[in-house]
Amino acid sequence: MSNKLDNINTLDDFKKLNINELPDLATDIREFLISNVSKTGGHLAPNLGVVELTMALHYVFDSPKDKIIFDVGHQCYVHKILTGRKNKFSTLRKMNGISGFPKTRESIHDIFNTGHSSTSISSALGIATANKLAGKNDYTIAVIGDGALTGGLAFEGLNNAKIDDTNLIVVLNDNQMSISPSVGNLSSYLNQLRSSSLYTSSKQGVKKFLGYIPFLGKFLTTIIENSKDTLRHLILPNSRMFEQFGFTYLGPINGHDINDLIKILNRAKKVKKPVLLHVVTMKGKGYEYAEKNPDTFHGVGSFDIESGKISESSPSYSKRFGKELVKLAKENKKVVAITAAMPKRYWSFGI
Ligand SMILES: Cc1ncc(C[n+]2csc(CCOP(=O)(O)OP(=O)(O)O)c2C)c(N)n1
Repeated sequence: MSNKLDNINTLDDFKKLNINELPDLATDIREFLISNVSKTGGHLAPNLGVVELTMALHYVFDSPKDKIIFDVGHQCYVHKILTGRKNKFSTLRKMNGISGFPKTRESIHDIFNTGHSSTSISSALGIATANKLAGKNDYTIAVIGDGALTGGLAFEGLNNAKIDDTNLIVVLNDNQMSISPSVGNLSSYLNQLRSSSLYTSSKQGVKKFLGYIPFLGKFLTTIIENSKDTLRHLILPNSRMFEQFGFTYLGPINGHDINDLIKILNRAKKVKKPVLLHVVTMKGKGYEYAEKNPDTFHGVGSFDIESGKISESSPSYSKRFGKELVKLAKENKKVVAITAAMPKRYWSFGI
């Protein structure tokens, strides 16, 4: 069986593909990720979740003229594969090898050195504003997870983004997971938005019904199309939060349907103000063990592909830190710990 990824060495190679070739390439990229990360270790589950999304972004936008910033940056592997670094993946996270995060020194397609979470919206806003001042129409895209969106700095970006004529697109990669499952008010809010598939299906249902009515049906369908925002607010009043921050909210959309992603990104391009595109993905998509245990396979050492068994490694910093903290907490009831979205990493040792 031919492997489409074999022929993709540069972004140009990728962009020459026909849209109907993309789903097969997505399958090949997943196989490549699983095979490589099983040997080198790395952030597997986050990358498996953004295969179609990253492909769609590079298909629709023109990097590095348009700038794609990955929040935290641990989900940049597909971006690295598509931007000429496929053949370096055996060196991932090794001395003198490619980094597991975007690095400006590594590629002109890596825009911002990340690692610290929640910085993408502010940095993208800075670039988009500079573009606007320079009279450029280039796009700036921040890809941020629902986990990273809970970090305070993300709200600094949202707080300042109310600028018209700015080609800023925030893609919210909502997989309902941080490292551990997402918690808190924002998570509940996104839950409500996600359940708006009810909105999509009811709108489609109404359109289908109207389609059966001669003449008048077509007219009414057009009205519904044009009033989609009004309809959305009637059915989903909560989708207003991002809009009150000055964004046009698009979504929620299935982040594994590459055709729909391409369509909606092209639509986002036409909006003359900041856009928040809500994309729903599955962390670990395509590798059964990572789908079942996205937390364990968030960042993982080498593992056996068939059994999903992870190799024994020396205890990580998080593991040592967690153990010590649990010990202290057992001795002193006044010890209270707060974690940035990763309780299992720290607390699963000894309690
Ligand atoms: C300031 C800071 N706090 C905590 C972390 C640890 N951390 C790494 S990834 C991540 C969140 C991951 O969740 P999400 O953004 O939803 O991405 P996903 O992995 O689910 O795709 C966190 C909190 C960090 N990198 N930086």
